[in-house]
Amino acid sequence: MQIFITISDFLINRPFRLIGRPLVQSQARLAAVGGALRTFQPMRSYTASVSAEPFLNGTSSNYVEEMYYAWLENPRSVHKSWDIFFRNANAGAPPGAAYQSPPPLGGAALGLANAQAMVGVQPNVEKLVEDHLAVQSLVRAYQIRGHHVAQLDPLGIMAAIDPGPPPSDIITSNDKLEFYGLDESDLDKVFRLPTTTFIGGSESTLPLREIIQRLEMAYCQSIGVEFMFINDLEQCQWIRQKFERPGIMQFTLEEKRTLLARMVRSTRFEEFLQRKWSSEKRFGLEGCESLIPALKTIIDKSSMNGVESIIMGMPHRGRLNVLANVIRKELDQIFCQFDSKLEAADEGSGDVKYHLGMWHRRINRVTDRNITLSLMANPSHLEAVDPVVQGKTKAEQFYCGDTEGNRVMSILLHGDAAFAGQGVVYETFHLSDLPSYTTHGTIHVVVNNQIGFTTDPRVARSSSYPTDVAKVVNAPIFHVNADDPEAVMYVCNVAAEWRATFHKDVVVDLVCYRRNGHNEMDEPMFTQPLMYKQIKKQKGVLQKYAEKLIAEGAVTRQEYEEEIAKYDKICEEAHTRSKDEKILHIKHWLDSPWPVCFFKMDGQPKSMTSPSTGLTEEELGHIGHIASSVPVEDFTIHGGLSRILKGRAAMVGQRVCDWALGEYMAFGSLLKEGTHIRLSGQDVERGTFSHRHHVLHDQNVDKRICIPMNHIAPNQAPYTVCNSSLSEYGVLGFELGFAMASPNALVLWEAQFGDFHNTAQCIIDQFICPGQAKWVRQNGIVLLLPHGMEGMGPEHSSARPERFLQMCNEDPDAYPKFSAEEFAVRQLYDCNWIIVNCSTPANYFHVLRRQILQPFRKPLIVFTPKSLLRHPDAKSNFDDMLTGTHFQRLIPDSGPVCEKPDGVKRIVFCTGKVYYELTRERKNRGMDNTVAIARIEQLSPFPFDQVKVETDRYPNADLVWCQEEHKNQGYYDYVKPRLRTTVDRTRPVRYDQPPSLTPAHRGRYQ
Ligand SMILES: Cc1ncc(C[n+]2csc(CCOP(=O)(O)OP(=O)(O)O)c2C)c(N)n1
Ligand SMILES: [Mg+2]
Repeated sequence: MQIFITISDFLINRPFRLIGRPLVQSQARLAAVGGALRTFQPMRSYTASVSAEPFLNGTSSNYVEEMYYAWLENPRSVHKSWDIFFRNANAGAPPGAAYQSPPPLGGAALGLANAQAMVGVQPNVEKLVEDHLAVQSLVRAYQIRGHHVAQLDPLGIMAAIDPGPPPSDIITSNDKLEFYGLDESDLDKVFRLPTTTFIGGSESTLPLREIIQRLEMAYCQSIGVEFMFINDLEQCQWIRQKFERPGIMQFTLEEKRTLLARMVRSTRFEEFLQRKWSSEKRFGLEGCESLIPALKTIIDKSSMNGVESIIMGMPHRGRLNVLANVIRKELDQIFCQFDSKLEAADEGSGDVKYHLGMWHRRINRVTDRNITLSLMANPSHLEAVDPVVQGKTKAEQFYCGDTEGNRVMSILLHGDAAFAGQGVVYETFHLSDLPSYTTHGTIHVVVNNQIGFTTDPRVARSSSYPTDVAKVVNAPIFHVNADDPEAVMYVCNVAAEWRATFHKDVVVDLVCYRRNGHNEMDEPMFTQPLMYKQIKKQKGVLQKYAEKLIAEGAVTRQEYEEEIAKYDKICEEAHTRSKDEKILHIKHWLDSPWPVCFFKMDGQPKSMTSPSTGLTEEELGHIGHIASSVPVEDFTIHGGLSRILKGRAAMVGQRVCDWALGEYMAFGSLLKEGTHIRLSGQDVERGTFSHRHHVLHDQNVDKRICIPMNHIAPNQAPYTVCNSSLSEYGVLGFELGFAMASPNALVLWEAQFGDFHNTAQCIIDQFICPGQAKWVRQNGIVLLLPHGMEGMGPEHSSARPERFLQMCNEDPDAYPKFSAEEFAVRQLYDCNWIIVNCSTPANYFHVLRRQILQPFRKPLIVFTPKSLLRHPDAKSNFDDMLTGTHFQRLIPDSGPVCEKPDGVKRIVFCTGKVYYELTRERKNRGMDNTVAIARIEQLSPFPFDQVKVETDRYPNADLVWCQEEHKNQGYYDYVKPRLRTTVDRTRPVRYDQPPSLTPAHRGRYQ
């Protein structure tokens, strides 16, 4: 048996038993550095106590360890005294005997000057070790806390970004040397550099004075690097060498001139808007003009690394500038947005100019490669767009087979206050490394103007920086003074390289200021008087940078002025052109255009018919077979699951489906027809109610799974089913973004219980409900929301149908004027979303298939059942799913009432599972001939035409609505006016449940 010990064990003399043969030096090094655990095979028996060799204590062991490795590689690289010590120790010298006083200095082993500098004439090894340790700690202190003293704030009011005194272990003045037990006399001593720093460049030793100076250069100038929390050595080393190597911040003349030209565009764009529309809100970028070169640098570098498509999300600040100077939206199109008299050409309510999206493919001038840039439209709700951008990015990666994120990537921009305050930022970060949600690294750029509207950071967040949230995923954070454009460019280059190398998130924190108020109309002196006094004195960054370049001869003043005049002229000409625009086209602001083959050339649907959603007997049988089998060899499933699959097989034999099988039929057939399906949400793979089982787990082999749905047909589309993180806001936003990328995918998000959807309310209210009206963009996302009062308490009962219904755009008082043939499809086309509560598996099957087979896309909200999943009556016959059948918006009563409709006293309208309770009760009371029950399966758009057929069929019946929810909840308020409209208000509609504060419940809470 071999015992593996760490080098520290060896050096701090913990007794151990030696077995095995010594490694050659390079092997030992490899074993130590490359392995996950720094272990090596012991080389000698050594049981000395610390007291025998007191310099080998716990604190010095790291340092000695480093020295030991260096010695292994090259015995001459360490001081002679250490060389002798390691030789003796390796040769088996007893405790206390390995150490010998170093030989007299001046020999060939070391240069005299160096040697004297290191140990003095009378060397004191203990002091030597301590000093070297001190230097190592010093290096580490700069790496960990150098950012706290970096010159990050252009205003010099640093307290706003990072309150608190500078750390005491950073050498801001010589008196701090004392902290390390060093003094000024040590400044010229030469120290060996630890392998965890790159400040030496090609040197392995440096005088202390130089070490401090280089650390100051690396960590305490315009860039503050936060990375030492990252738990991966290779990544830390990568960052260290990016920021520590001497001479890193060198730019060519051409790079400097390009940077200046970009600064000119960024600055003069805002100035132009200010001149022309001085009283318009535009949320200008003034104070953070270097955002534009920052983004362009990231894009250039990423394009160089092979990225072809970049999806961006950003808030209000600087958005128009980004559209103009990064995405390159035509300037006249931007300027005409300021003309309040222009009428919108497209249907919908539109949105303010600083929310609109954009999509543009162009040649990247630096790399000469094609690149597609899109900026997603977003609501005012800060950060809400973050997960949506990620979902869209994931979808684009998925559809182009970019499994590593080499071709498609995302950039997210943030404000400092929102980044720190909004929880969805955290939820989005937590998706970043999950297999079904990762986009393989996002570059985050924070416009950190040290204020949020009128609120100072000290009262807006508890963390030092607004970016601390990124630490949860080990993303490095590069703080940079935005008034130093070259430093900005440098960190952006590093950020893009980081993403290309490690495929992980990274944050660039542009520390800047906001020259104006929150918007151009706001007075900031009311609330931040001192800050704004300072801002008024502040020279613009363009002017500062231009003066620097002129002074160093990189450009002449004349060239600079010509650059300005050239861009001003471009703006003026575009402004003149914009006056010719007669009409606003919201369609020009689409962020995710769909393939033209989905629409006609004019953007209209190809047809206005919904084909049959049924399947052949053979297809049903085949999918049913897959659903009830394990389509791979030697795969052991759980015994309980075997029973479930047997049950499914029996149902298929009897030509019936339960809920899960109905869903299987819909998914399986769409996949076979080439539609990608993605089902995501908490525990969706098995299903919260253990009914679905789309992923089978081998009971004997860890992580071995089987997804039968991917075994339907050879050329089928892929099925993605993924348990999500425990997030609603983030995950629903993500799926919405995924659904945006293509019309040919069925993307479903399932809430664990419908009740929990409200933590994603913003995505529902701001994107799903009004998305098409605001941004002329269709989306076919499906929400599955388990709903029903089944004794599980007030938070496991209601998906709050009343809220979804209240947000429908349909007029309850107007009977739609569509022809009978087109009624259903026209209604669907006009609505903002579709809401259904199916009572049968067949109808659920049809509505899922209709979602793809209809010629346009609308969000679909499905209130899904819990008790019906296993209800013996809630089964559908294959006959209801065969070719020619379709979704039934209303299921009329087909019982005895049909024979004598005149004798029917009451017609009860209902929806969902309550139907089964009603029929049972009707039977118990012997009312099968006098009470008709009609199920409204599609609540929105309301099936006025079919309801009318029912009310006409039973002319003598009174109208009753029945639901299990209390009167102020559920469907009543929505259905009642529509029923009244249908009967032209000739008959009243009754419902007798009282209102209630919480969702109603039955039985005991569990
Ligand atoms: C979710 C949300 N809450 C509140 C607001 C109102 N609001 C708009 S901008 C703003 C301040 C944002 O500050 P910051 O994120 O630092 O961006 P800045 O305006 O400074 O660029 C607030 C509170 C909002 N738009 N969204
Ligand atoms: Mg801010």
